[in-house]
Amino acid sequence: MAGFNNLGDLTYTNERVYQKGTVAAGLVFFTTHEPSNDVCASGGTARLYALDFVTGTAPESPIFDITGDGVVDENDIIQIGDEYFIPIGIEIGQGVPHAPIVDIQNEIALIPMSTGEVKVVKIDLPGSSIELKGWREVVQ
Ligand SMILES: [Ca+2]
Repeated sequence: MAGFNNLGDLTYTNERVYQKGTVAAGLVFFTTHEPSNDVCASGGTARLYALDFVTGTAPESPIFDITGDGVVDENDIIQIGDEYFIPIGIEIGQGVPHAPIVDIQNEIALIPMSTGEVKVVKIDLPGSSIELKGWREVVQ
């Protein structure tokens, strides 16, 4: 992963959303594509975002492994000046991304790319997204 998008640098004026989002654990995950400024170049930059499904704001805890250490924790919160921000997105590589598939059990997002590659992004979903509320026995 090449880097991340942070709240202090939302200046991707050519960034576009081509696909529907995916809702999981109270978040909407969606992908964007920013074409290269060089008209002769292919690829462009793909990003994966996660926002609160109800408010459209940043998640309350880190979702993405910004540091690239394989763990999503407080070190994945970014500091700009004296303020701390939960990153809302992460760069996932070159190419046009399809809609993300969110695997809530393994806490990964799978993003098929126009290149044929499938990007796998470690995510940390807030709270327990699956909770057993009860069951009913079926006797035959
Ligand atoms: Ca990390």
